[in-house]
Amino acid sequence: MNISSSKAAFSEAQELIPGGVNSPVRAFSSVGGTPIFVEKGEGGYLVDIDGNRYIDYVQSWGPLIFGHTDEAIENAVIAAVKKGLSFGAPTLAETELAKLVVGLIDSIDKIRFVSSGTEAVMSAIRLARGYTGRDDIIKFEGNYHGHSDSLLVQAGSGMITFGAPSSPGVPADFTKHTLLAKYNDIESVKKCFKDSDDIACIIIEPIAGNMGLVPADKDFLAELRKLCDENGTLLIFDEVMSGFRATLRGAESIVGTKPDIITMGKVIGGGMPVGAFGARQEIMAQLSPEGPVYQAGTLSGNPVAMAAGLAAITKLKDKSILYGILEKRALRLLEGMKKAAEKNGFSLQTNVRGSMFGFFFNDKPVKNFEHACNSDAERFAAFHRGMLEEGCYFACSLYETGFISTATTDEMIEKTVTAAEKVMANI
Ligand code: KE4
Repeated sequence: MNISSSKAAFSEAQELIPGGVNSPVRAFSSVGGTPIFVEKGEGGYLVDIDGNRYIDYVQSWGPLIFGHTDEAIENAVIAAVKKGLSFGAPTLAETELAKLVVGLIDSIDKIRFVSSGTEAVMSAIRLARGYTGRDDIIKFEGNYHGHSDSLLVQAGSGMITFGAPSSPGVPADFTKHTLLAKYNDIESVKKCFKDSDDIACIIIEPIAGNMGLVPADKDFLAELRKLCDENGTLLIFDEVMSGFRATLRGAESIVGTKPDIITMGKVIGGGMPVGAFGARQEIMAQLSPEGPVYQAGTLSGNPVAMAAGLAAITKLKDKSILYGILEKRALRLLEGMKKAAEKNGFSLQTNVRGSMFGFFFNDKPVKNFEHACNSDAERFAAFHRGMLEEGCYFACSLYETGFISTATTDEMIEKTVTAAEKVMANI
């Protein structure tokens, strides 16, 4: 592929924007090579500024379940834009989208819209702390919940479960209330409850997409629910990525465990900046202006973003069969990639949940972050570069998740499998 314009664009961007990107993962740091600069999206394709076309398996990290330039979403946005971009006042669109989402997810009675997943999670944690009157929270190694300070933690020293900051600029004081546990390991969670009797909430990605795709075991989630009930702790499902990507009615509809609070994002905005968090009435009643827990946002519930989200969720609500169709395509893709890997003497661990898929160059199953870190990162990087050369745009980190959209046709899947057979023979 000739990507000379992207190379020049990346050099120029790096003069003005840290790392040349507005979100770190986009810089291709872990896979090498130059990030392609996108000119446009077209259905299931991305087109770069050199005119190269790629089958898009990133879809803006999840939002675009209908692919690029979906007509219904486009028309809804254009109609909304013509009435004004933002009012800072309530609009009917917010109530309509709230009605739609609350109607689809059993465990929530009310919802608050914000402008990103980070904001949704940050607000949900504050709500949990305000509702319980407690300060400590439990999160899991390998789960990512956006970049709010108390969630940028890594394992502390020794056996203590309290986290240490994972980024400079986060004071240790801001993470001293965050305990870390191991995904799919209930004993590590029980230890946290031994180390603190002040736990406001457990936050988990029930279908983790930020250590690669690693779904939580059903009985593990059931155990979490039990621990929360025994300790008066709230359970938060962070579904910013998995919401409306794995199923139509929330992870609870497939794992059988209900959370107390759900955070959402990505698909709920149809490609525009929307995050949200929801819970039953008695919890949401604590939120300002009804209750004392403060939370606010200039562009929260922005009418143009609401129009995009409304168009997307309206299209989804009558089509729960869609998830089975997209899952089949994901399984076909991974089966082809797995066969190609095995033909070349190495293993691929794969996971699929609805339109989400993940794969690890690893000969053992991946059930937590430690396992994911034992995957072959070099081989992943070589695979990513090779597939890009073949016109297939995969997530540029082994700790991310891939996505199938309604615009990802069977022909595209077959083309990708053929490309994988060629690339796997050379990595
Ligand atoms: P945003 O603030 O990026 O909208 O959402 C944060 C977030 C919260 N919770 C989960 C489960 C998430 O996956 C995310 C964001 N996901 C990443 C992809 N791994 C966004 C991509 C990026 O950081 O550029």
